[in-house]
Amino acid sequence: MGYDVRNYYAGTWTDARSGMRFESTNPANYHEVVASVSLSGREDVDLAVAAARDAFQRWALTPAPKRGELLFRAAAILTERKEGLGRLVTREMGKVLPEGLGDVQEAIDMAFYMAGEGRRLSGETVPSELPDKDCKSVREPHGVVALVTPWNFPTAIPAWKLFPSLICGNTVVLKPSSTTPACAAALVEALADAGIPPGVVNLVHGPGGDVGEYLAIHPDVDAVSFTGSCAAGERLHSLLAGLHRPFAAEMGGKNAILVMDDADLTLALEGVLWGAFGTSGQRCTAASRVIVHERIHDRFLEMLVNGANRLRLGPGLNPETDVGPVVNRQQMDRVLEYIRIGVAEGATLAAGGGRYEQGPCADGYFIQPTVFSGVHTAMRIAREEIFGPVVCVFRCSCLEEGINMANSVPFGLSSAIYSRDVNSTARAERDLKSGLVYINASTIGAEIQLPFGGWKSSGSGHPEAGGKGGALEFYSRTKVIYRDFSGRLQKAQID
Ligand code: UN1
Repeated sequence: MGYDVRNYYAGTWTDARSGMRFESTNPANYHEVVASVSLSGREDVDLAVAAARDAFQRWALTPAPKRGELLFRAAAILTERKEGLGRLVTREMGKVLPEGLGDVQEAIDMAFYMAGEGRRLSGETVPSELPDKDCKSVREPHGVVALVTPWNFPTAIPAWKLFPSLICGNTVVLKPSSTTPACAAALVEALADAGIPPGVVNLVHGPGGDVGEYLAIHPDVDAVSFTGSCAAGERLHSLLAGLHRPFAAEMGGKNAILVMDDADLTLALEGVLWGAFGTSGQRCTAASRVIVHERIHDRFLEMLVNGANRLRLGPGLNPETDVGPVVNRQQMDRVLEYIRIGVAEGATLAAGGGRYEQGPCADGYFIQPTVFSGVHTAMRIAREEIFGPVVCVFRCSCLEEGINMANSVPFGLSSAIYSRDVNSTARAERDLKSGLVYINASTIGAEIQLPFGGWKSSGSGHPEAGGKGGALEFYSRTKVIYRDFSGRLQKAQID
């Protein structure tokens, strides 16, 4: 028996109205049930949204530093529970334990950061063009915010959305991926234990296609934040058209690493292996393309193939494991299908290429770290997000060609360059068309104190996380206040 995971609204853990349940299982061993979960329907969403609406006014009027104190408490509780939560992330999602702990650490970082924002949340004060008049802007919450989150960062991504929403004074309904419901519930439990008032945070479990969509278009929801696949994001976008509510979407990536002929190849290799096969390639920032200068192409490819073949597949709780499973059968089938597509398109399978079922991997969804070489930019495997442990290697003849190849896909989340030449890295920094650019580091591992957001098809242009232009912009709206204390009619632009 796994965890008993229920919905949470109005401060109470509650079974779904239907009384029905579903299970989450361990991707490293699908016989192991991690949680039995309430299967919600529309009436559960109605109840959660109503609870959030009831709580809104009071929460919005609670001074932001006081809201921050509750978030500080939640951050401290998450810190105390980090080890257990990290293990839960590994069991339910599959990533190796150091990454499970990192997932939780990212949630903790976000909680502390946003808690501190409770004492900033600044607007502007500027001079008026008229005497005896002042002008300022303030931030106000939207109201009830719907948060729809994926399974690949099952505590970090809900935290990216929950903490800024809450510090801005919104109340929320979270609909986490039905693949990782226990992780989301543990995060909400930390908030509840920190003393967040009833109704401020609400949680419903169920499939995105039904429960998530119904929540997003619910008439009493004021803003929607989504992270997930492009297909789901685009569908939500079309459903929301005409509803005039702010919609933030973080979607796919097809991130490239450029390896120039003057790079430290050992360092570049580590970065490519980490970016391509960390989290089994299931990050939207994963390195799925490596564009290598022709002068070192063959040497680097050989290093990469050897490196990929050396990685040890296994359950994420096993300390020897380098690469865990992919999250479920559907993802496994999808990734294996892309590998077949790559072969059919004429790319060369240089490493991996299949499911792995040896020893402790027999009952899990394991895919060998896979390297394709001889990939051309027009191939599907070169353009579409695979979201698994598959990396495509390309050849370029110079920096400019490499940058053009990196920019040639519809996505623009993250990119990286390995080079020792300061001019090359400066050009790449300027010319790569993506929301994140890494110099002599892999495409993954963004920190929470700067915005995180994709360009082009990777996102709606509302970055997550901290810093100028980050999440606080989305989770609050600006009100401008002009106060005239002259006691007479003054006409801007005219007097
Ligand atoms: C994601 O890939 O969905 O930058 C999020 C990173 C992590 C977050 C990734 N901090 O790789």
